Amino acid sequence: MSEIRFFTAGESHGRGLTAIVEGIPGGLPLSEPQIAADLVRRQLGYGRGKRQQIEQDRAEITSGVRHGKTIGSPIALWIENADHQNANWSVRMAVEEISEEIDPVTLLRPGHADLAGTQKYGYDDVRPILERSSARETAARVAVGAIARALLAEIGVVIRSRTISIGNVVSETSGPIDWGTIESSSVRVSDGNAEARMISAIDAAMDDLDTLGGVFEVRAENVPIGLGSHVQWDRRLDGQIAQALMSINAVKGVEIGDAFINAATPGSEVQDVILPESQWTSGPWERATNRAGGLEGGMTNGQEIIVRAALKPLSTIPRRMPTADLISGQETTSFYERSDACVVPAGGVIGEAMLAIVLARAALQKFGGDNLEEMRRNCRAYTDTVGPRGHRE
Ligand code: EPS
Repeated sequence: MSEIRFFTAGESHGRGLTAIVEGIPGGLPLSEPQIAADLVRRQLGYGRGKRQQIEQDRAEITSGVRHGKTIGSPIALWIENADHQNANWSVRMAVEEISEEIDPVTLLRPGHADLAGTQKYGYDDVRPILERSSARETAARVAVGAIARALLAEIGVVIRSRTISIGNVVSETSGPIDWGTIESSSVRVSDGNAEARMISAIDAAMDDLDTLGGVFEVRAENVPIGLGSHVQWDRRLDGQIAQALMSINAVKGVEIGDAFINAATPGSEVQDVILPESQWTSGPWERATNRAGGLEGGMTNGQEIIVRAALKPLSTIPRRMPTADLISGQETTSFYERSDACVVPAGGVIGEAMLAIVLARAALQKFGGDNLEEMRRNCRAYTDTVGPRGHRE
């Protein structure tokens, strides 16, 4: 059975990031510019720090693609960290032993991996922990996500994201979604009023040496009915999606559909009524609403997938915060090198990548196929069977 798996490697100020993706069928058109387009989107967003002016992320494909198409073998990607050449990082993050003394980081940052990581791995220096726990790693995930997105596009699935809120500023979300405006907005909203207020809120946080979190939403359109399964806990697709979104640095909450509103509403008002065939406008099995966010019983139900994630305000706070020293245990103030003030817009792009990876894996589990044509054929054959069971010949 084909199974999509991937790994990433790389430290924030090391030489670069590596990703290996296995299980992508052969015959899928894939190019470096295609992947670069998503990498650029991840680097955008109002509130990003100086690091994004240094990096111009581009993934080099070093294996698994021949003459513009995947060949079914593992795809290896390499993204260089331009910053590695600056500020002595090539010495501070050198692979080989070095003779000079480097000051260890010992001022623990609350909210980060610093404390638990140094205890768990046995270090007197936070550096080896913070370098890998950094959200720099998400560049590699977005590169992998671009491949998953390309595969899903072959069966018609489209994945997009938008910002719902930044700090306490909430965007207007009713009515049809203007994706074009969202793509050109520096905070990924179509509501101009909310955009201006979000930018002001980020400016105010920066002036105040503070950071802001928020909520982003990811949607997948045209997803076949029946991806995932109800039969075993770890095959439930809602659980897999929640895990994938929650694994994004600083994400602390995930919601599918209107989960939190639904929790406070009677069942009779929450159900997505299944419409009779006479009322279908575009295909089999339409609903009156989509409060479930496209997932029921751990499976896609043919409706749009809607998932939201809450990002905590970044824990690397420019203002010195009270903390304790790793070595002495004595009171001190936290360590600050440089960071972003707000990453909610980038979070949406990373969320797209994680949703794409989970859906591509589930699609391949359902349809199989070692080459693209086989997968597409199996998908078409299955899709033809979906509809009122009594209509089958
Ligand atoms: C990060 C801290 C910042 C971010 C980084 C994530 O890096 P630096 O310390 O070099 O300024 O910019 O994110 C990226 C480099 C990126 O490409 O997203 C952290 O501590 O998580």
